[in-house]
Amino acid sequence: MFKKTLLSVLILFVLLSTSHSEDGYELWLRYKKCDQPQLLASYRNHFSGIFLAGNHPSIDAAFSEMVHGLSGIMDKNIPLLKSPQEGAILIGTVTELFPHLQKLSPSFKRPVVPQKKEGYVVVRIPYKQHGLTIITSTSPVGVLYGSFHLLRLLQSQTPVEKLAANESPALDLRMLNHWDNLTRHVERGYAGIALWNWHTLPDYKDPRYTDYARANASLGINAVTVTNVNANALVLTKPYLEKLQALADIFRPYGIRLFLTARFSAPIELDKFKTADPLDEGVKAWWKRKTDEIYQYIPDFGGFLVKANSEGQPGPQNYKRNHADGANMLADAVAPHGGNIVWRAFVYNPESDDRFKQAYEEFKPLDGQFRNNVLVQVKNGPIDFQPREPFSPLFGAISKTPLIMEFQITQEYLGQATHLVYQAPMFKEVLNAETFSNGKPATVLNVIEQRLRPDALTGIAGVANIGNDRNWTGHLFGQANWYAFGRLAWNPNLSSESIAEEWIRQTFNNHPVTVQTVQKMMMGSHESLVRYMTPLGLAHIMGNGHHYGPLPWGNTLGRPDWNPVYYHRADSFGIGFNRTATGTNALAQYAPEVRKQWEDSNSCDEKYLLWFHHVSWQHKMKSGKTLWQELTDHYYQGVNDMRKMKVEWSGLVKKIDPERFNHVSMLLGIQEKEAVWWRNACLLYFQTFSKMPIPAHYEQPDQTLEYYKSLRFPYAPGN
Ligand code: GCV
Repeated sequence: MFKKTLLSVLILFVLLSTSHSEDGYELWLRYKKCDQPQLLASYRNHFSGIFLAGNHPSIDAAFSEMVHGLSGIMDKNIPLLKSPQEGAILIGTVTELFPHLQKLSPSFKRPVVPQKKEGYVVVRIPYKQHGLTIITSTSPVGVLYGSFHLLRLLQSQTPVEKLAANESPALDLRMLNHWDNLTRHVERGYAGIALWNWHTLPDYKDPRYTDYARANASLGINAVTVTNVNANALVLTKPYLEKLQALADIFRPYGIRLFLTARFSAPIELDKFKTADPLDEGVKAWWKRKTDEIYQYIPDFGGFLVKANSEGQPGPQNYKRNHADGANMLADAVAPHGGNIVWRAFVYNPESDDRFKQAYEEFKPLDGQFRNNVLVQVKNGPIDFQPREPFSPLFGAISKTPLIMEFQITQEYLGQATHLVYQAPMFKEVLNAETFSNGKPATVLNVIEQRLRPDALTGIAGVANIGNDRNWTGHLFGQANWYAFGRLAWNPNLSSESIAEEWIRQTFNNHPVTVQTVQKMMMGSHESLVRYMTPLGLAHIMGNGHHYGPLPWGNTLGRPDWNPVYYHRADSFGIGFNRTATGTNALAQYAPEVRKQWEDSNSCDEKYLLWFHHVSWQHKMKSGKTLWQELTDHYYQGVNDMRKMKVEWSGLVKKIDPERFNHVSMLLGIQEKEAVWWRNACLLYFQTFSKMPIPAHYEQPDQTLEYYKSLRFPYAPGN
């Protein structure tokens, strides 16, 4: 009896200890055994071991990833070879690898590698029966990236003869911004608390930090800020620098450089200065000393990311100086070390007549006044990461300062971590938008890709959606947004479809039904969310503070531009914000060609209609319907889309492991309920102005407007 119990306890223990395998922790790096017998046999034939040329922490990281990946995919041990032989995978920088190739055969040519340091090639070359696989680059980190590329191809069941790559990143800085506080609370974070355990760092190096770095490196993400832009000066003090040093040391082999968020008033808070005036000599000297100190801990420190004079953060304007004065002072401090300043353009103050215009008004006059090592980071749209925004006019207006794109991966305004929303189509919509910068055709992507000076960087940043939840992102599909951001940062020309497909194959499986079904769900998901939250160019109508759920009636906050009613301007005539010449004229911030597309309410792309026009409820839409009908249809279609998505997912019950299948099913249930909530609350409220009916053939709201208005969520996450 005792033996039996012991046996069942043991079995349970084994089950429990292996039951983490499909909880999402492994992200897209699962390396499961190839389930196609012929392909598996071919992989086993062609890959007999790994030969390492050279010795570098990034090459070691590449090796351990290859061993982990290949042994999983091929379900066999992969030896480290003492010398290359047929079937070997050779990894190393081209300088170190080539002599070994020549030893095998003097007829082998030196592999041609991309010039860019992080670029790489993966090539198969004939040699005896099973050939050789070469992963090489000019740099060790390029070799690591190439190794991840090969593993991606294998996880996606690519035949051996198609294993090839020749890649270089489009942008230099591919950066994640974590909005993580030193308390471990993550601002706008919906996936647990911060990954960084400041209390146990630097001595306890959680293996998870390495897994985080692996995931980033697999995408080519090469820079991170680990603290919130609403910054705490303490992070610049010795105890925290020691903790940061530990993180930077873990990240370095993975090609990731650490940046820090800097609180502008740090000299006052840390060293009792009377001022933080950027033109004050003492202040300048303080930042130089502080910067020198940081570089002692982190020799490859990237620089500072700064939010200044925005939402209560201190900045140069506190001393009647401008953003350039502030950024340049910090730029001078990091310049001797090769560092950069990333200065955010997310600013707004209540004096302007339209929040839309404020970043442009403050930054356009400063174009040309920033030091060479300053990059200005601009949010994708003029307001604040709304479900859909037109591109920020700064992208077409700034021509002498390098601009970095800022996307928000964490879903502050996109249903937080309970809605399935694949963001790649949204990112690409912005990157592909035409700016007519300097009067010439140029997309937003062209603007950020342009290298303004030989030493200037280009870049893109994403506000991270990562926390310490076992699956990293709260919603399993949040992983797809981390993935898509990284892949687009590397190659913005990849299609949303192909990125989704890559992610699905690696995250779930290669079954065509899985790939097609999930890809379809993902591709439609952003547009569906726009329909049930903010169709036809509505924006910023969510709950106060936590930004959870609809609150289009919101009108109680101290500043007008914090209130939803400021944004939608619904009245008995109609709805929308007039930003044409008869309104705030924000449209004048765009190039004439762009303005022309949007300035006439009859020809304006309807997805931006209410961003730029206050139109009557009877306004005739392109479909021939009235605006009210069209608005109603969009809200209803958004809910229908969600219901379809649920049905599609339920069809995968046999294709996806139960743990992840159920996780997503339950979240889709929440998403459907919340889509109905958004639809009903918004339509009932807007109806108080339009006085028009919700067509009788639609299911009618089952709650009153008063009910929706009475809902409170004091502890909604991420606030
Ligand atoms: C970090 C929005 C968010 C804030 C965030 C801010 C920013 O306003 O709600 O939480 O603060 O953007 O980007 O700085």
